[in-house]
Amino acid sequence: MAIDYSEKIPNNVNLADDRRLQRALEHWQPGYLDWWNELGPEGFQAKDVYLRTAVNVGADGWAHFDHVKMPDYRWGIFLSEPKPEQTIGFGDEMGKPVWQEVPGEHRAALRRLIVTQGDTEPASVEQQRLLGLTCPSLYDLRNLFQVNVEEGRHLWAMVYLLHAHFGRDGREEAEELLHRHSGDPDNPRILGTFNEPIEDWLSFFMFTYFTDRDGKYQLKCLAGSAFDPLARTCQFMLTEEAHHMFVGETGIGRIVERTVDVMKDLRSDDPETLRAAGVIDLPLLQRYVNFWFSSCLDLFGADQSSNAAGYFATGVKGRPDEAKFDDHDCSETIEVLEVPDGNGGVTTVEAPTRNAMNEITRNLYVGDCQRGVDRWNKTIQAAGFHFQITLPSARFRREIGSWGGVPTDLAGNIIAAEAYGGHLASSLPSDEDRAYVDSLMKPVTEPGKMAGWIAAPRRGIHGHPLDYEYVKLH
Ligand code: BYC
Repeated sequence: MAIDYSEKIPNNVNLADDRRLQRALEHWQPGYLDWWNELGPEGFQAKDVYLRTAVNVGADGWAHFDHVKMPDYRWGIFLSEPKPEQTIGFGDEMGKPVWQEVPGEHRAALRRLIVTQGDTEPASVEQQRLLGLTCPSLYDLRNLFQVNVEEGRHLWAMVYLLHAHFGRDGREEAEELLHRHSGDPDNPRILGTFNEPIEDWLSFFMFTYFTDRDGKYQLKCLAGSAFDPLARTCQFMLTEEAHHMFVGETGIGRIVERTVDVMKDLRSDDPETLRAAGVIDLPLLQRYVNFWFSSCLDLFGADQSSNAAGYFATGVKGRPDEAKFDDHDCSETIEVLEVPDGNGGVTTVEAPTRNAMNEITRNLYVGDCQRGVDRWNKTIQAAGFHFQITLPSARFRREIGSWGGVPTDLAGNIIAAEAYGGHLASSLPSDEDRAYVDSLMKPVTEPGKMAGWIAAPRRGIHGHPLDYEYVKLH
């Protein structure tokens, strides 16, 4: 399944054999480029950036690295290799052949999922468009742009599915994906988190750690879909997605490392002292964790969801790494969920497992989030400090599901409505925190140099040294 780069739209789906589809996508392409130039990264479109481009979908050597101007990036359509005689892996249709076309009865559900997935990709590019202007290093600037161009490619991936399999509705949805905008009061992006502004690099690293990880889990759920083109599209997207979470985890890790170095030097954990020294104090970092983690938990949907039950029953959307579960039917089992009892207490309810799929996926996500937190805490401990970064309870600050709108503290205890405002104010980034972080956001663009609030990464990109010119600014 080599990728044809002589085509206007690089692809491994034999686009040249389907002239109608090819024309439709070529018709969409200029609108995409207009969108990229208008709402993509601000200020660097004419610069050469050291980017990786997908050139193969196999496990080895799938990417090519070179300097390229972002508008010239070869955004293409790549599906992972088909598996012969692939069958549906879960739900009522388990064991039957996967679908190469969309069955009429599942059209609405699949369209909705693909549009929701597609909507997040350009949203994130829009959210991050000004960050390049305040990069902490050329290494980070390049990573930001790598993430951005790949989110652009993920939009292409969903647009291909819409054009290839959903006829006129699909073409209309593809247009809409360029017309909704992050934070637009009249025409916002579909999911809440994707309308939150990302104006500083601490937020960017939080987003790539927590929000891209939702992407990983949702893509894993769709990577087992009975609709084979969707499954194979998502399988390949996951290959690219791993780097985005690497950027988040190492970004926060490097901030922690720099802060504890300064804490050691100054023998102090006093936020004021640390701020005077120009680093990000750990309680502030914790408040950013509280904000982004709680926001991202809502992206998994309600804990009891008939939508999710329907997706599982029909084979449209499964659980992450579905093959690792023992029971792929789940029609005979229940999950016990903790929910508010409506009188300030907590009770349990039994939900059919199929209805609790969102909660199952969310719990796996929480476990995965914890792993990076443990690594950051090791850095703090190794430096001799007792501070521990913690994930708030999954009940905290929720807007969707049983805990939506229920006032709780960070530990998940229900608290009085009157106390909630104060608790939120002390748990989330304050205006002062944001202003401080903002004051640190000064661009550092000399090769090899780092801003004072973040440690250097362990190594450069693709074997290059840290002082390599990852973005050529001159
Ligand atoms: N905000 O039955 P429920 C990524 C709505 S990130 C607003 O629980 P369901 C990326 C819901 O639509 C991954 N509304 O919903 C990361 C429903 O509305 P209706 C993106 C919400 O369908 C970084 C109602 O509430 N991919 O790739 O089970 C950078 C009841 O909810 C929200 C996907 O999300 C919300 N947070 O679950 C770049 C995968 N949550 O029908 C990219 C595709 C729920 O009553 N999407 N609602 O009008 C899905 O699988 C599902 O749509 C959801 C929701 C998991 C999001």
